[in-house]
Amino acid sequence: MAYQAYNQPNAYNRPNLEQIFSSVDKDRSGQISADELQRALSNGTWNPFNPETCRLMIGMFDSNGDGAINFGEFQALWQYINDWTTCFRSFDLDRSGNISKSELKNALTQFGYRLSDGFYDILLNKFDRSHNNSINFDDFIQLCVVLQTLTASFRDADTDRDGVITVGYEQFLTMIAPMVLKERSRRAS
Ligand SMILES: [Ca+2]
Ligand SMILES: [Ca+2]
Ligand SMILES: [Ca+2]
Repeated sequence: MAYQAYNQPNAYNRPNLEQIFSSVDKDRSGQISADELQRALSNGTWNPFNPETCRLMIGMFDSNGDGAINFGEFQALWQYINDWTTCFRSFDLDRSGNISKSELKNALTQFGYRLSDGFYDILLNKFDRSHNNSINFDDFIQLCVVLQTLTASFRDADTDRDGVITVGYEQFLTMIAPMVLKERSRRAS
């Protein structure tokens, strides 16, 4: 059982993860919903974790498409969140707990993006939900995932790699759909 496994010292942290999973699964349904994930995560402020970031992450790790995260899916999701935590801390050079414009420039440049100063202002304006001219952890994940997804769609369309694409209206909607469509209605379980 989980409790016994927890006492075994070298079991790849898996028992620990089971404990985390059950503490996040407040209603004991065996699945983690977007609400449960949101309540479990902290962005370093007293404000709730960005619900859009939760929705994006659940969409990424909900392999069986039932709209929630089971334990198997949770292992990958938890690793992903931990990786973002490490990444966020490494780019928060002044240890303020959030990412300033210059820290964001440094981060995205290291990720391989080449963006103008004006575009960083747009990003900051769009993703700074707390309106303190910097990006919190949850908003940082959202920003990076949105940028990554849109960049991937752009690259797919930019077949001749000249950095310019011509898109029709429906193709454009298809490209941005993953960013704007709400969580699929949950299938009856
Ligand atoms: Ca649950
Ligand atoms: Ca699932
Ligand atoms: Ca900072």
